[in-house]
Amino acid sequence: MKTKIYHYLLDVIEKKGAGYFVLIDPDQKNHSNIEEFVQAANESEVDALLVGGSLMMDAGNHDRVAKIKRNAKMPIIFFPGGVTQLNGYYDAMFFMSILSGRNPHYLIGEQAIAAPVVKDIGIETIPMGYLLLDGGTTTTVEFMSSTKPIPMDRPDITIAHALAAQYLGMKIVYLEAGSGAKIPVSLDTIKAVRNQIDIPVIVGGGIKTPQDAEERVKAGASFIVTGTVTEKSENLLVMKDFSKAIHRK
Ligand code: 1GP
Repeated sequence: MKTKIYHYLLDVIEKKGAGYFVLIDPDQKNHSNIEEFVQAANESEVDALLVGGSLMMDAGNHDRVAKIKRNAKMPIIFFPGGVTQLNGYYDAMFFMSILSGRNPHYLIGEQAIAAPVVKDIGIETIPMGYLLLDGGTTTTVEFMSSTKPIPMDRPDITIAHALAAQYLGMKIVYLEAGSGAKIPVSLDTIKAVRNQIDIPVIVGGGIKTPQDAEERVKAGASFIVTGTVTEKSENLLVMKDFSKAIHRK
């Protein structure tokens, strides 16, 4: 099994304290400035680009991923909304299961459909337990996956699922408030999970400012993800401010 990108991620934590991921939804809404966007990420010490989304609104996904790959200096990690988004341009993929939910299709169904294609492509897989938390709004992932998010004020439930992810052999846990969440994952939740598990913790959804990011790193996040704020910002170099706030070593 390939583990190059996984070890690169561990190295980022070791050297920088925490890492910064920028999410690109390779959808029509990002079509016009995708090269400029990737260029700005190159100049901003972004550690990896996560590419994917719960819903694609046109058929241009694969061409855009190819374009991202041609321009990016950092690894491109597939963050799957579904098997149809899979292609050979990625450096690795999060082989993820929505463990917070009770929808068998997103616990194991989609993964079984994907597995033979993953093997054929030969892409590195990073097993990830994905926990959706309630960020104060119905997110696309909640709707599309037909799963119920964990209430944000129930760190006990989140801990139980994060521990289960670790014991199932997942290499990383994603605490997700959902893209465009009103409220990002709380500091208390991050601290509680960090105290209980040994594997790295990714935190994303609703992070709007470098200060939000910095507080979450201090609480124990190993990686911070921004999507909406970097996608919508007039000034793409806002990524530099996030990088500075996240890379604390
Ligand atoms: C979504 O966590 C990511 O999967 C990013 O969320 O778009 O709210 O930054 P935002």
